[in-house]
Amino acid sequence: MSSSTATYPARTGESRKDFLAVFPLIVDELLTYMKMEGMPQDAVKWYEDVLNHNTPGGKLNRGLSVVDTVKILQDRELTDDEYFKAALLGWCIELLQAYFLVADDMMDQSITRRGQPCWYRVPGVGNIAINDAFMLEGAIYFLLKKHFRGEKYYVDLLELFHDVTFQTELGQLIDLITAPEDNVDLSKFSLEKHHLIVVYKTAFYSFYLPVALAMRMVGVSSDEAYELALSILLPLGEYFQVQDDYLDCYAPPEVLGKIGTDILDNKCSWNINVALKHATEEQRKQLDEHYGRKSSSSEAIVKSIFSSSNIDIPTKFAAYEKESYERIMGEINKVDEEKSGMKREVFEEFLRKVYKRTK
Ligand code: DMA
Ligand code: MG
Ligand code: MG
Ligand code: MG
Repeated sequence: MSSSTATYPARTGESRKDFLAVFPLIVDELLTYMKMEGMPQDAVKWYEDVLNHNTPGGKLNRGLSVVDTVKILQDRELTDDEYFKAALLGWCIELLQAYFLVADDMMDQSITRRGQPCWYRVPGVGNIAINDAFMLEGAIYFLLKKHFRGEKYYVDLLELFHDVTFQTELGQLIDLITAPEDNVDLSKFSLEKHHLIVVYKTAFYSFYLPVALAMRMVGVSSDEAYELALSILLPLGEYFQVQDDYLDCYAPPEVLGKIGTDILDNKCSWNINVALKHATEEQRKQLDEHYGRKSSSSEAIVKSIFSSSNIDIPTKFAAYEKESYERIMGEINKVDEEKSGMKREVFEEFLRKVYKRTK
């Protein structure tokens, strides 16, 4: 079975634009299904709003990476059907991301996301956002079944989505229980704990998943190729989440599209772990007193300690960023393309997308 190509929008060659042009088709398929099931008009409209508010509007790095990886691995222009399938898989990751973010913003009590209110804060939504998150996830399996049911790699796609979803949820669990609201205990934090949290909550679904889906689509089957992908993409994902932690404190919200909450939320972020390593006794006392408190004056005190001359998170972050780039590039350069069947460009392209990002 293959999906009809009759109604594909013409490709322009502008990758972001072409990718975005596929999204309305996806919305249409989902809403058509709801109507066929006899769902009332207000429910159809609700789901349409859920999809449009939460799915496009981000950087689309994860989704675009599926398309880019398929192109690099095929080493030729994609047919309309191949492009559409790769883009669909890309949108399935963006739906997974939307599902995680709707829930994450409720759990983190965030205010804004992508320059608009978090979905649960939109008037009239509130806790209905919990079901909306589930329905964003449901869309993934509806689309996979509709478009990939007849492919021999269908079960591999299902397994990848299920595995990384569970891994992400494990990461979210340790992120949340390491940050209790009513019991700040900075001695529970460490960079080792941070490493575990970020690999699970971010790296698998944001970095391994797009590349692994593309590899399944083009027929890469050797276990070693997937191991190799993991060995580069998990460190890349860790670097990405350290950037997220850094930007939470240091990026202007109007650029980042979200207002940082990590200090207020008592998160085991990269910033606090580095600060704890370098803090004087007096600074440590202040951090114990003010970190994770729901007060903007406490937050301001923590921020000033982060930027104090002996801790200086911005300078340490710049050094970390440089070191990470060189280390990951070094790993990429070691890839033996002949032996592994993988292309260095897949990883270079992904690193390029995130290096020195400001949002
Ligand atoms: C995000 O961690 C992880 C997932 C699985 C959404 P986070 O809370 O730091 O993300 P953000 O800063 O975007 O809220
Ligand atoms: Mg969050
Ligand atoms: Mg979170
Ligand atoms: Mg964050």
